[in-house]
Amino acid sequence: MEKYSLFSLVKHGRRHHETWQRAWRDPAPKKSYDTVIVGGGGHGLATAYYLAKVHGVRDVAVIEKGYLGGGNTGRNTTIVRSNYLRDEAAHLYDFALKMWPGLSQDLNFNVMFSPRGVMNLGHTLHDLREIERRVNANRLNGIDGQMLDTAGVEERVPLLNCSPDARYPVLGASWQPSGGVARHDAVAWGYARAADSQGVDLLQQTEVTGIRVRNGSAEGVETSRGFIAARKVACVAAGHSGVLAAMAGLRLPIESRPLQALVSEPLKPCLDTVVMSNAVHCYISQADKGDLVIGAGADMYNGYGQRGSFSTIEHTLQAVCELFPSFSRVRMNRHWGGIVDICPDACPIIGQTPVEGLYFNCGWGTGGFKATPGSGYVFADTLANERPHPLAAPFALERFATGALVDEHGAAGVAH
Ligand code: FAD
Ligand code: PYC
Repeated sequence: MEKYSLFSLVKHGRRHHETWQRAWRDPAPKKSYDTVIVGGGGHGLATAYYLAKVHGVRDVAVIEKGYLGGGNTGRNTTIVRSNYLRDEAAHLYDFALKMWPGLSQDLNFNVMFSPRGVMNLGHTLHDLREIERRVNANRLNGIDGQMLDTAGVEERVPLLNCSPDARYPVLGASWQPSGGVARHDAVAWGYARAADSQGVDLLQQTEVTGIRVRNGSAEGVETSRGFIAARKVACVAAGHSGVLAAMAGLRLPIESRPLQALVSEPLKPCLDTVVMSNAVHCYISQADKGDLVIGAGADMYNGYGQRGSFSTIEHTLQAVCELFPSFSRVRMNRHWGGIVDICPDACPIIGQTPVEGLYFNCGWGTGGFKATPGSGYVFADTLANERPHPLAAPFALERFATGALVDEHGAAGVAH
């Protein structure tokens, strides 16, 4: 039997690492592309992948100022569900949800989608009426919503404090069994590798500093590596969407706010579903490696710092302790913030702008991770065919002029 000393382990490990294949190329930017996508988060990468794979548009660059998935994609709490109230939103999010089970196969990359169910707790009669209305609307749309009473909640989540003496007693919940969680980094990496293998150029550490517009048409983008011409410019920059729009002389109805999350030290398996509470306000699940993954409400001020205020996470941790008294001794390992792009109706903006050839896909706010595959798919279709995909049509920018808003504040799941 071969003996391994520490020295040989390190040597073999190093050699193995040196022979690893790069997951994607690191190309020099070309002078021009058919389409440039600004933003290398999940939505931008998914858009590039479906443009190439479904529509054969391969002359595409994804331009990312940092590293792929380093924005909200790699900072979110990974909750996936489709239990939205309005038909327009429910159809879009459910289209996305139905893509998750096949995504690892499609990308040949394990995105660790785990449909472990999502529970939204009700603590007052008003909560319950609102939840019941949403469950009924979901069922009319073919979405697997169910109502649970307190006993049903307690049976599924034994650690939850379901005592009638709790400050906000659990009176019931909605339950979507097909919802769950996925591995956020893997989603970015999977789409990146798959897009690269279709010929898409992924340009990291490349910041878009301007959008060149002439006679009302976009001609390309100024970047930290020079001008890149493009027939179409597609901005998928989440919290920086307003900044990019301003480069083209546009103003979007978007506020950029910090949203924070935390992970605890690893625990033995103790929570096998996702629990969300709007009233007490926290959302929590357990990652496969044992950490509790906990999310807060959006901070109350606008900002571009990827961090938030301590009072917000303090409030969230109070809520966790109130709902799960046994977690009160768990130590938190890390916390961070992302910059979310919130629209007045808590719904995205997908489609063309008044500048010819300039498109935006943004405004997903606190809830866009779950939509990543569907968002990329419908936006690629919109770009390739130069008309809105039917599922994207209700989310055009014009709705803020016509007043046809799709109010999803109730289903957004996060206070803001
Ligand atoms: P991002 O991943 O943010 O990608 C945008 C990219 O654009 C960034 O990488 C950025 O660097 C780049 N960029 C910006 N400006 C420029 C420029 N000038 N030039 C080049 N590149 C630029 N959603 C859910 O569905 N479920 C959840 O549980 C959930 N939890 C969340 C928890 C937190 C703490 C946060 C912050 C968000 C959460 N979300 C959740 C929301 C979700 O993360 C986002 O809606 C989604 O990830 C947005 O993806 P994206 O690809 O559009 O944006
Ligand atoms: O949209 O489900 C969601 C969500 C949970 C946490 C943040 N967003």
